This record gives sequence, structure tokens and C-alpha cells, in this order.
Amino acid sequence: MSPAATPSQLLALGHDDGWSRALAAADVLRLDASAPGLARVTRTDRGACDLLGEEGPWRATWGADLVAAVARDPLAVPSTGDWVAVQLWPDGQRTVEAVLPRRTVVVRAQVGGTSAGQVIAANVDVVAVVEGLYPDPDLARVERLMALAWRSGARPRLVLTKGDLGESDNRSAGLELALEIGQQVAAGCEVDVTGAPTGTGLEGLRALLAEGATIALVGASGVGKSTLLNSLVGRPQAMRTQTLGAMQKGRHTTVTRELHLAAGGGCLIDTPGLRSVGLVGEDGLAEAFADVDELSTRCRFTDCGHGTEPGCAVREAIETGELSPRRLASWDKLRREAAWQAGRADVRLRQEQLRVWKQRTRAHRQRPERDARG
Ligand SMILES: Nc1nc2c(ncn2[C@@H]2O[C@H](COP(=O)(O)OP(=O)(O)OP(=O)(O)O)[C@@H](O)[C@H]2O)c(=O)[nH]1
Ligand SMILES: [Mg+2]
Ligand SMILES: [Zn+2]
Repeated sequence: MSPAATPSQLLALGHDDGWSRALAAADVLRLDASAPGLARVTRTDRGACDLLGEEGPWRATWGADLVAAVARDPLAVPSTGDWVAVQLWPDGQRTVEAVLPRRTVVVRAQVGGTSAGQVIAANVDVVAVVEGLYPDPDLARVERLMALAWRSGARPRLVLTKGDLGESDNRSAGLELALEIGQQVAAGCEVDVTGAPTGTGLEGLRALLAEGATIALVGASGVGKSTLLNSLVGRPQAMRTQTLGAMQKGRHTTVTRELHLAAGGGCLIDTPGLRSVGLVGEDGLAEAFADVDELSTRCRFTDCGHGTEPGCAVREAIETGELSPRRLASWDKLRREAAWQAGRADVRLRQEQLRVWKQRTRAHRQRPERDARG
């Protein structure tokens, strides 16, 4: 093996030369520690995280530069899926010195917190929006998650679980339902219909993992994300799952975001059931609602609100049955919400700018005095 060869665990984690270059560019302090190495974050706590690198698992705390970076930008917090520069110190401790620039990032608006949002997963190739076919799929929830997925920069995918539950009465009804849901809320995405007890429907996801992809599972509590992860990573108890039964409402069994390396390579990120999925800005809405977006380009007025305007192609599509009124209502709701969120972020940004400006003018006013004294 040549000295430059990448260890196989890094390759299985999704390493490519781009990450080595990013590490070199990160300009991490060397001091008396070893040259920084690459690792991937599997789990985070406050001020510390679990990593997988050439070997692993490793536990690492935050280095001083990282603490400073996080103070400047809350989104710089090491998050599950991040590639980081890690140093090994003579006393055997490891520190995370820098989070390498993310290629994709799944972010949701912070619930009642700052407008910055919360990183759910980083460097994900595919965001699998998971929803149960039974007892009743929540289409509005899927649409919301689809927007989040599109916004991440990763490839969205829809995974409908519990397909086995429909089989006893009418198998084709279940598949028809799945197809209809896919068409309605995930146009342009691949759709998997899985059944955990039978292990069906996993081929597409398995193929992605074999290519070394990182797949993040997002969805409400109880839809079967951890069950799906267990089937795919090849370790039955990798994640604990609910014991309530498939038809019960969720109880938030998973409480941390965790990255797992699949047996044949590729990574899966499990996330806790999302109670509320706030959108950060309007990004992703046009893609998640490509059908409505496309129709609106045919409205007579470019700023058509699809209300009472003449020549509205969207309302026309609803009248002919091409578009469901539910879909338009969903899109409208999410758009308003995203605009409101963006407005809130603007207000915060202006307040922050004002604060910085005040500080600067204060410093400016004080300087002549100091100069006079010194
Ligand atoms: N019949 C059937 N049951 C399933 C399937 N997938 C999951 N379940 C059951 O649904 C329940 C919830 O599964 P979990 O995997 O814990 O759900 P989760 O999405 O991880 O939930 P949180 O961790 O709370 O977000 C468990 O009782 C599973 O056994 C499936 O495909 N078919
Ligand atoms: Mg879970
Ligand atoms: Zn219109």
C-alpha cells in the first residue's frame, strides 16, 4: 500500500480526494500534536462528538479554533455527517479542529430559537423522506419534508414503509396507494415501498449504499426509520426501535442523530422523529412543488396569486382535475410560512448589523481619546 492510499474505512465512509484537499486547505494549527487527520462525525454532544476515521470509533472534544468558529456562527457546530479535521495529542486526547465545508446540509428552522436553523445532517447524498403507508400517510407532512430535502442540495427520495400491512387484505390497493402518493407529493423522485417483516423494497436503497452513498432518514416518529436502518446496515440492533406496534402513534424512541456505517459500505443517518419541520426560506419549494411551479408559468400574470385572477392556469388545472386543490393549499401555506420565516431572519440580520455598527461607532469615538492619552 502506498503511503498516500486511503484506508478502506475512510473509503467506506464516502471519502474522496475532495475531502483530502479540503483538509489541506483547512489550515489547521499543528503545534505539538500530530498532523491533522480526517474523520466523520457519527454523533454529537455539547462540546464533544463521536467520530469514525481510519479506525474508530473515536471520541473527541472541540479544539480552541472550533470553539471560536462556533461562537461566530452557530451553524458551524460539528453535526452528524460532517467531515472534520481531527488532531491526536501526545496525551492520547483527540480534538476536532475544523468542520470541513459541507457539500450538502439538511437544515430545519429552529423551533422557537434563533433564525439560524438547526443542522440535521451534513454531506448527505440522498435524503429519504420516510412515511408509513399505514395507518394513514400524512401528505402535507411529506410535502414539507420534500421541500426540506430539496433545499439540502442532496437528492430527495420517498420511502413508504409498512407496505406489508396492506397485503393481507389487498396487496394491489397498497401499491396503488403508494403510486398515487408518489405522484401527488414526490413528483420526479424515486419511490420505495418497503415492508420490514418481509424485507421487501430495499433494493434501491441497498444499491445506493453499495455505491458509497450517505442516506439520511427523515420523517415523523413511528414511521419506521430506525427499523429501516437496522435492515439496511446489516446489524439488527444498530438502533433501538419502538415496541408499541406498527399502527400506534410514535413516542420518539430515537433521540439523537446518528450515522451508521453499513456492512458493505455507505452510511445511513437516523434522526429523531420530527415533530415540527420549520422551513428556512423558500429554497426547495419550487422543486418540491414543480407541478404547481410549472403551471404558474402559464398564468396570464407573472405575479398571479392563483385566486380570482383571469387566465390562471393553476385554477384551471384544479377545475380539470389535473391538480388537487389540497396540493395548491399546501403550497400556499408553505410559501407563506417560508416568507414569514425569511422576514424574521431579515429583522434579526438588521438588528445584528445595527449592533455591530453601534459598536464600531462607539469604538471610533473612543479612539481619539485613547490616542491622546497614549
Ligand atoms: N409491519 C411493519 N411494521 C413496521 C415497519 N417498519 C416499522 N414498523 C414498526 O413500527 C414501529 C415504529 O418503528 P421505528 O423504526 O421505531 O420508528 P421510528 O421512525 O424510528 O420512530 P422514532 O425513533 O420515534 O422517530 C415499530 O413497532 C416497528 O416494528 C414495516 O415496514 N412493517
Ligand atoms: Mg427511530
Ligand atoms: Zn395563477
